[in-house]
Amino acid sequence: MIRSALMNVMTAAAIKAGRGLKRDFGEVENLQVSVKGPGDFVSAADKKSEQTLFEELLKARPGYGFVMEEGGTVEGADKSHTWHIDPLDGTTNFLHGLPLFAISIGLEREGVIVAGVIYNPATDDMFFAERGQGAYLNNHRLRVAARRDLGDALVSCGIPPLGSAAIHPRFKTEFAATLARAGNLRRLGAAALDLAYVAAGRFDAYWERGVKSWDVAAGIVLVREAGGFVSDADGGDKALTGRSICAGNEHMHRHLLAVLRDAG
Ligand code: LIP
Repeated sequence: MIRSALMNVMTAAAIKAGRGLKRDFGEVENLQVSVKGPGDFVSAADKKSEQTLFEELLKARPGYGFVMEEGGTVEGADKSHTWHIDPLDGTTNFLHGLPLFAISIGLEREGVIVAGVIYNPATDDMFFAERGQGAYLNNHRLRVAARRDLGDALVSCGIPPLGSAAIHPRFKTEFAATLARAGNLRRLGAAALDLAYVAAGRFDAYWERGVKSWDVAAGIVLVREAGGFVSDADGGDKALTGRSICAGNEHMHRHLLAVLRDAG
């Protein structure tokens, strides 16, 4: 299939950074037995991936700004374009040798996410979408699941880690409310893949609080281009910057928002 020049730039950068992550992921398994564990090794892998992405995207689009998980914000001369980059989403999964992690690159144009790439080097799954051009997994067109009843739904969520104990009470309330209404729940540990799986119809819905723009930017355009709906977890229009997200097809998005609202 013919991809746009922009999509070729984004997927090429993801593949180049993914080569390093794939190699490092193979090493992580061997480091589990070391007392210190692979923490420092994974942190170095994360930073190497981000450096590769930064260099490739800066070369291809020199004026664009950057918001990156490790390197922070880099202002660009072109104030209308900003990359939102997570060089290794699902870091904890990667550290424990779970092949559920991804490179996530979202492009924001004047406040709207117009293109996204989510690449899992362990499975070679390339999810991508451009506004108005549809959403794809490799060369397969994506559509969100068609189920309408929450009782039939497989819903993904984000369980706050120990370091986010402040939001544990709210999560427990929302989890209990969803558990009482949804068919079943899952927790992947990588927000970008959660959103990619909603776009692919694998999950019927997903919500999480505490996410950052780099976790969700690419997934927002993927879900919307696959016919789904995305908002912040309170139903507002701050999915990118509001530190929470809720996604699904029209029915599931509405039903899940109602459950979260009533749980609040
Ligand atoms: C992760 C998210 C995940 C969330 C984790 C973490 P990271 O991003 O993708 O959904 O629950 O706490 O924020 O840190 O692996 O890039």
